[in-house]
Amino acid sequence: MTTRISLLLLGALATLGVSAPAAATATFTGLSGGSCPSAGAYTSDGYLFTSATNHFHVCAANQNSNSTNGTETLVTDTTAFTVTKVGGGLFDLFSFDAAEWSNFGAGRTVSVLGTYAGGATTSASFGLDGIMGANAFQTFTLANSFRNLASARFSFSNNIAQFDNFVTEAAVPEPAALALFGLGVAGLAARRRRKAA
Ligand SMILES: [Ca+2]
Ligand SMILES: [Ca+2]
Repeated sequence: MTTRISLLLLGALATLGVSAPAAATATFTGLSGGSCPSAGAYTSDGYLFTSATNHFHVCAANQNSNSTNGTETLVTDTTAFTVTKVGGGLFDLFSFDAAEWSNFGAGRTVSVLGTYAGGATTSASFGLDGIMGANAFQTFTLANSFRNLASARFSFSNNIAQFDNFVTEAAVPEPAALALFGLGVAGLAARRRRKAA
């Protein structure tokens, strides 16, 4: 009986999608179109990247003469851009890759401003290392405060930077809702045990 109840619980959780949150990475694959087109916005892997101006590019690896990670990357020569989920909704931001486009040296920073649904914000800054070429990209990891965001705004010192591999994960149900669900299943199990006795 206990085994059956456990299987029931696992099945119910799987149905709710609790056991396997949908992780996603925005890679900009397939967006270069054979050149570095300039646009105001790009959609990659369920996320919308919006430029403050019309100077936003996705470039193939062989078009990034200064820095490359061997794939298509987002190149921006505007001052900031914003990330939101396509169709709206909250999202988590775990990490992203960034690199210099031109050899402006070390000491440049990338700042990230996360905005929650209620309008409150969280922020972080990361330093670019000044290394160009095949090892140009660094992976920057965001703190737990960058979860359940409505949007994230990226800005940077100096005017050209490259980005790639924004790692996100869909928001999971609230712990309180899960606890209530667990209590319900436990109650069902207890009732079954009483019937069986
Ligand atoms: Ca890529
Ligand atoms: Ca670098």
